[in-house]
Amino acid sequence: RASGGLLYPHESVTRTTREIGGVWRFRTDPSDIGEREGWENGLAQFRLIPVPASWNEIFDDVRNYTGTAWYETYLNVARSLKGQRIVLRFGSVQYAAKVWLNGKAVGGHVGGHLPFVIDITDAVLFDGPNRLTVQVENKLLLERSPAVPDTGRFAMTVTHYPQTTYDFFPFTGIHRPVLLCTMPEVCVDDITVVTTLSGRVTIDVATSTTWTGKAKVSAGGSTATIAIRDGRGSGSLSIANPRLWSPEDPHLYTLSVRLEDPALLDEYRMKIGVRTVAVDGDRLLLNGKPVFLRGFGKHEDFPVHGRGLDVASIVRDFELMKWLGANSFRTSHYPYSDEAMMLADELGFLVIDESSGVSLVFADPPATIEARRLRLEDEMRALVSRDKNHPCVILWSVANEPQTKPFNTHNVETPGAVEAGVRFFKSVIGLTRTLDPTRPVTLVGHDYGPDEWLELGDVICANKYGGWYYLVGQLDKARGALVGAINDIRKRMPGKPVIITEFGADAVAGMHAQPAEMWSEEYQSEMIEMYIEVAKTFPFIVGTHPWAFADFRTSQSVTRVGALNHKGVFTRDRRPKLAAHTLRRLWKTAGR
Ligand code: BDP
Repeated sequence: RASGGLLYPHESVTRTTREIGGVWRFRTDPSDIGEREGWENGLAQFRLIPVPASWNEIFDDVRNYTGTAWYETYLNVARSLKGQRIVLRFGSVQYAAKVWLNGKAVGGHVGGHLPFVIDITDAVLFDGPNRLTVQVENKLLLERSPAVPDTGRFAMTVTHYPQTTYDFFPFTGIHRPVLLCTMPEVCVDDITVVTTLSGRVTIDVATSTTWTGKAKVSAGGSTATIAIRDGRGSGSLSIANPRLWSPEDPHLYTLSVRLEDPALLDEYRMKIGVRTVAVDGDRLLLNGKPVFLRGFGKHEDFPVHGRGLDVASIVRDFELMKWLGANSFRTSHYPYSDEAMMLADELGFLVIDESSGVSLVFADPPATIEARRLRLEDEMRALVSRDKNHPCVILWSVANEPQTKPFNTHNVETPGAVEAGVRFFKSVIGLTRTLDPTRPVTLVGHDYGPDEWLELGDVICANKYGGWYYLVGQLDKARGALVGAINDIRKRMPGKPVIITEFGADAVAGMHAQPAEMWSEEYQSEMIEMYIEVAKTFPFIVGTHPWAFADFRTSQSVTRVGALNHKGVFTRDRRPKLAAHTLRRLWKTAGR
């Protein structure tokens, strides 16, 4: 059976989906003895843990623990489902998972933030409870993405704990729903939809087996038949006078794909939007018209849940972004949940869809860099496969702030690193363009070393921290530096649109200063307003995303008060700071 597709397992007349999260058993395994001792045959000792959630904010003794731990639960599968294909779909396990059913190894996965599917058809018992065991580990290793070396070659800023190369907490656990799904043996495995402004919808279908037959497709009152040969087929239908998807009118159509033999074998239904996205010279076009991105870099980070899915928080965040007049966000610094992406479609947010390639450095041995490239390319394959049909996704981001200069953050020379980095991203971006020729691709940089770095992406995304990490406390000078930096990018790489993907200042909610000084709400608000006003004067800037939407958990360090990054315009519990009101004034009135 093929299961290359990562289609969300929506229910239909031929499919069932049941969430099996809740309260599971949990045991840490710091010395990695579990497999030797056969813990997959039942956890002798355990405590109870919620699924989904990060363990770090639930139990005090594992606050900073990212090593191995085991999860266990019991589930029944109704006898009426015998003969169906039965799979488990994990929305995200951070970082590596091994899975057993009734003590039998059924699969595993490496890489957080994206779903994986495990076929358990042949391991399921229909006459009693099934024991499901999941081993999880998030060891912070060099060849992973994000990579986490602690070698002195790269550190986020100063000493921090836990040691990471990035500025967010390395939350660990089963982070998104675990779904028990059933579907017919011959079923739709993957669908790729491409739309045009005239309402033409091209549909590629792949089936789970090398099946030959007919697929009936329908959307927006139009139908067509697609011939499937050896498990693959393509066709199209036309929606008359389509209502185009946009932030102002995020209209969605339901696409239905039915495999018929001639009796119905399988039906898969999903929502699609009719829209186009393109880069034309230095403009970003949605439905053929220039669009400006107002929004944020964010995090999946909520009190108590950690990085565990909390749908209420997602809806609340989107509500607050609407309140501000935002129309966009970036999934910094890793792919967000299926649930967030589906809601972004429904509510009309323009999403920069980012991989987990954050803070990648290129001073490592070639074999390590190569392993990391293969990992990131696998991730891009999975990300594009999962998100290609979301109208909300308008731009792929393959990385955030890689090393682009021939020295590291400790100012130590790293010969060959620039060339290695450019080679790395030529490959990753090239692959992404092949995987999805319908969307532009970018990588987000805080500086751009040699010009080859600016050539890589279709859109230039730049993070700027003048007034915070340099020119500290001097917004007037930071304004000059910003204008200079924008002019420099323009001079070196004319003709590409630019998005300022990060800028901001930490502000501890409730701290005030007159005149505005660092850490006060006034300073943060004035800085954000200054950046937005400067950006407005450059027509080729097509978006401004203040960093960040809300305060978020980080490692402990002398720069992160309360183990939080305080650059949120909302607090971690989503209360507005002064900057939120400023943004609302700017975005609601000027639209930029
Ligand atoms: C940027 C990073 C972001 C950090 C931010 C900061 O892209 O992840 O949180 O700096 O330091 O460089 O606040």
